[in-house]
Amino acid sequence: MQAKFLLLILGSWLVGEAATFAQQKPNIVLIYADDLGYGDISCNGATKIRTPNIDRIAKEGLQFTNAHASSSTCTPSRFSLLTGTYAWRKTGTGIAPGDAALLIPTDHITLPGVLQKAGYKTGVVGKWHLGLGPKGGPDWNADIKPGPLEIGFTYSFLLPATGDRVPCVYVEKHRIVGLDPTDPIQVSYKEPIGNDPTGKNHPELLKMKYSHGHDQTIVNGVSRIGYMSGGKSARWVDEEMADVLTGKVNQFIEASKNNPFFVYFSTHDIHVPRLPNSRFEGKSGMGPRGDAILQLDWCVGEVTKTLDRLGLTNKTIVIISSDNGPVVDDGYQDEAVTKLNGHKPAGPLRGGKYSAFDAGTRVPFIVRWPGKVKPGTSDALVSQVDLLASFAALTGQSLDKAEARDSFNMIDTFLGKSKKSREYVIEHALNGTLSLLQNNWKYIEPSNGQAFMREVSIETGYTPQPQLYDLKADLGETKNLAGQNPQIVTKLGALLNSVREK
Ligand code: NG6
Ligand code: CA
Repeated sequence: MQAKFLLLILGSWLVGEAATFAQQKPNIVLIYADDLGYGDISCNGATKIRTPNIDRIAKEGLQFTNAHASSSTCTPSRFSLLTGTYAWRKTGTGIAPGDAALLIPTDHITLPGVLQKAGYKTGVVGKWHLGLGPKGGPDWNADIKPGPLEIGFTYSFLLPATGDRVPCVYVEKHRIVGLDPTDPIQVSYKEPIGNDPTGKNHPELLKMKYSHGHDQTIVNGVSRIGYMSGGKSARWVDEEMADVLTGKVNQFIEASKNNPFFVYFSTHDIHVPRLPNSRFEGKSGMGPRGDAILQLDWCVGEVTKTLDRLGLTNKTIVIISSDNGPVVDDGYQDEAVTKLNGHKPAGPLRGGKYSAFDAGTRVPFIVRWPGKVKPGTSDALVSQVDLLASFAALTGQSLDKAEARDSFNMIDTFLGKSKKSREYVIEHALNGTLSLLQNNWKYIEPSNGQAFMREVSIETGYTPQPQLYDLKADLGETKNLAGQNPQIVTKLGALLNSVREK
């Protein structure tokens, strides 16, 4: 009897908590950097570079030390973030070419869709890299859809793929910005198109040379992946990109200030090609990669200022994270290697972008909600795939089990009310290798990929034997303990398989 009574009280308290949250409907600003490593920001221990604006958010918020993107590359991480479903369940969700069709089915539950249902205005600004248009890819000269507006966003301003992939134009809602209809755009990832020079044939025209790949159509003095012709008046200027994107985010916030809003600010920084605005040129002493980190930090500062100016700071959850770990030379001769100056982009972690080692997915993750989230640090094991279910819960929505099936409600952990870890976290590497983290253990399944990616100088963590690391004692994954702990290897391997087959 007594227990039942207690349960009732507890139940109504929980409903009350959820109701308070739901009533408040905090704004959500998700600043998702590109290729920003765990060690690339000063609040995570970087000493060769200072990121005061990101540090401010960290100081006022909760800083996670064991938070993971779902993959060590962009497209699958973003697919998982927006759908609450692991990208590796669906074929064709690896790094997407710039003319890929929309990868997220329009009937799939999505993070913006959930928030839209809760009454939010939902905007995405920046790098998309999840494909656009129907099967076969979009018609760039007409309405470009389906895209973000068909999967839950009410506003979009995009780089269709990445900074280093054509087409090098912005797409606002369904249309290319500034496109002259008499100069239509054509895009091909198969063969040269039109008469534009390529980096391969005209290296003398380049202001930044490529180191590997990236030798196709030249736009703004930089050769890219893929061929494009036309659309001259619509082509972006890389050096203006951070200003353009930040301006759009601030406009969206300003226009949505009387609603709850969600904005997914998907920065181009610090992906290649790294061509920050001249304001940042030479300022880090680390070449364009360091200067791009300063530019990213500036973007964070500008958004923060807008929230302050509009009196929205206390009503807004700000999250800062990254889609995958760091890479130094990712295909351009931008002095990133020669001017690294002892900086460790991955901090104490092994590997980097593309790899199965932890630097591939363990990324900066900061949550600020003044008055609601107690400042500090959290060592809880968390994954970005859980944001969907967690924000559904925060806004008082229940999900069907089959929807967003890999997304767990971890809202209490994200908001620092609990230190509880996720039961396990799965990491996905470039060649499809999966790893599983549970408690202090990390299991990397056997695979046959190359152990070292020479061009980018990254250890992948691929080996034909299973690997097991005790991350508590050995964060740098140096001692494979699989031989000594066969039962743990079997147990984690079986858990990984059961999730894979779910
Ligand atoms: C690779 C590109 C790299 C980067 C990456 C995607 C080459 C040689 N390398 O294929 O520069 O664009 O794809 O990065 O082309 S991500 O962050 O979008 O996943
Ligand atoms: Ca990336």
